[in-house]
Amino acid sequence: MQTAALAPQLTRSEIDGFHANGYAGPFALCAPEEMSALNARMEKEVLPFPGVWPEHPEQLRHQDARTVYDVAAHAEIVGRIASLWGPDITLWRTNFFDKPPGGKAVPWHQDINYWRLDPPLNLTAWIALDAVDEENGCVQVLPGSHTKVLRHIRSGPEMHFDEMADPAGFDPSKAVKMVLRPGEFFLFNERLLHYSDPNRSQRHRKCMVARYSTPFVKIPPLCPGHKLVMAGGVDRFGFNPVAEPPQA
Ligand SMILES: O=C(O)CCC(=O)C(=O)O
Repeated sequence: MQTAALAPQLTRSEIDGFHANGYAGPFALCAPEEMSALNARMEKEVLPFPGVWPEHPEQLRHQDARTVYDVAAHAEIVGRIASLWGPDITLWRTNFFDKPPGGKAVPWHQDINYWRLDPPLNLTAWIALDAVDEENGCVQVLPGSHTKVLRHIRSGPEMHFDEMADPAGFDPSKAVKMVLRPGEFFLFNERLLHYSDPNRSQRHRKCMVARYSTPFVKIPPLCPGHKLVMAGGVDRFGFNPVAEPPQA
């Protein structure tokens, strides 16, 4: 793996674009064949077994599975985050979303509606494990929507989440569809409005999402064994429990 000093950075115009739009990318983390091989490995060696949150084996696996940590702490991601925030980066959550054929839509929402980070500062890397396109329900983002805090209301049973952004508060007509090859990812912040259609294909639409913050942000634990792992740099604050990366 590359060291942080050699890690890819965002260019000046990508940084400006991130601040104006609330997201950056897509970028390539690795070649499609390499991601397909990593995906097969995680399906066989990680996901069938419980991690630190036994009710949710698809969550927080960066704490116990080196393959998951290595993808989330990859220099292609961490280098770009460091060019926005500097080197000290916490990895506080990972999650696998498998949207099978017929899988539901995810409603328009801002992630920070569901979390209690203090202060509210998060970057998510949405990493494609499968080829992701309009047919199997790629994520759509609404550029610039991160500048407003939107009211969230209850959503219907046809949706994957039970709260959604109030449709009266935004116009989704300028949404951008994030069509990705396996191994590509994009970054977005805690207030960017995003959505995904139902999976109308016969293919799975699998991704891994990794959530990052910085050590001065306090993060309430999701379960008794939940700890953060540094994705880069050092924790100078001690506000959160921090674990070492899992053994290789
Ligand atoms: O994968 C999706 O369709 C939605 C993902 C999402 O909402 C998120 O990562 O915050």
